[in-house]
Amino acid sequence: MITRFDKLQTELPHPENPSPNSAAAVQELLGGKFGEMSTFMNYTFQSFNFRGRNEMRPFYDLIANIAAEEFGHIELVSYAINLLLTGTTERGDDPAATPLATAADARNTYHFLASGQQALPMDSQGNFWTGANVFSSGNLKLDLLHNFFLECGARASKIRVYETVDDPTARACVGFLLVRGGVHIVAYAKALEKLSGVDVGKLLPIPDISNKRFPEAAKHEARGLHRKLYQFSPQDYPRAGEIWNGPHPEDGSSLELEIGAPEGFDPPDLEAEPQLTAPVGPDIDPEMFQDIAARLFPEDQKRKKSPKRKVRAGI
Ligand code: MN3
Repeated sequence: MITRFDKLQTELPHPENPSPNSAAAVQELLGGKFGEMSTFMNYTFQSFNFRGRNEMRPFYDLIANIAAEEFGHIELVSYAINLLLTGTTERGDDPAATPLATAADARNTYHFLASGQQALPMDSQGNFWTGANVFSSGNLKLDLLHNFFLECGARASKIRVYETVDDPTARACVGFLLVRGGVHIVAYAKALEKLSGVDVGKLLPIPDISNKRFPEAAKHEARGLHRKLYQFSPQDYPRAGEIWNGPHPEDGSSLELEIGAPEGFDPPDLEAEPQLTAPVGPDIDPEMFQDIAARLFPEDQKRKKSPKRKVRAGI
């Protein structure tokens, strides 16, 4: 079972320059082959499918905890995309004013034509995410090797998006994810080392550039976020700490398992976009709703007139 908090794992500023094309680039980190939907669903299925759990419990606990964290990464990237799309069209409810003109030149027209200026489960080219991105072989060493490769590929995508988009919203998101993805790379390297004795950490970093070169990542590393693995439960999945321990392979700092989810930050409120008929608040005409209800449910209206009518909960 999963419990949910109405928080984001890091704080996202409102954009300086909302841009549909920046939002399209960030989509790669959501629904790309190496995006957060892929990491989330890979570890989720691997944890559901895990056989021999009692003998291999620390590995099961590690994968399960990381899967839970990835849910929050999907949420975070979605908010970054939504913020970058907010206000990118002409606000108003006059369709004759061509309020969606921006969409004609946007790289991803689905953001406007198939949704309400929203994040979608697709990559930067508009290809929908697919379950074919999930690898769950049943062989633990192979799955861990895959996860290590997946996280390194994800890191390459993050760096490229960072190099493409300079908006502070996108960079705050990418900087944070570089640090947390870095934790998952080290976690899978440690797990492989535990299984095989091979010092996989010697390969790092992949790609060959330190997180410390990215200011939005370096600030999180300065407060030790690259050393922490979260146990996303007050009591379950504790044996991940049997893998997540010892020195960090890049800077030698000591790794620690933190019990419970991170505190998080309030998610930003997304303003209404009336040109897309987004909800615009409690300005409701009760007579209009009664009129619509009378036409949709004439039988109900007849019963309403009867004094013997029993009270019904809702329509
Ligand atoms: Mn992630």
